Amino acid sequence: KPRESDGGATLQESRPELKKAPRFKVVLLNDDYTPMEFVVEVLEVFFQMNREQATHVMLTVHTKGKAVCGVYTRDIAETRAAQVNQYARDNQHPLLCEIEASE
Ligand code: NFA
Repeated sequence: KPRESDGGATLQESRPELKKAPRFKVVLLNDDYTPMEFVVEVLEVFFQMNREQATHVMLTVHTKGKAVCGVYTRDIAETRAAQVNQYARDNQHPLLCEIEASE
């Protein structure tokens, strides 16, 4: 079955082609100042991670420079990243999230 849209010209098309919504990664970036405990709290509150998962992701960001916190549709990824960045600013921490196209 062809995967690419061709305006309906493909005769072998057997099922309607349902386009999957593009996905976006929410990536958390390391910095030298945000307390580790604050990052763990952010991951628990905004990404529904338990303490163990949140600690693991936090340490990955700390040692590797960045890590993916989750993969979502564009609207949800943008909202999550904006919420994290605002919460960090509100608490005077330089912590930053960005989004990145996935797949
Ligand atoms: N690198 C920060 C520190 O040593 C901790 C941190 C981890 C910051 C993950 C941002 C993201 N306090």
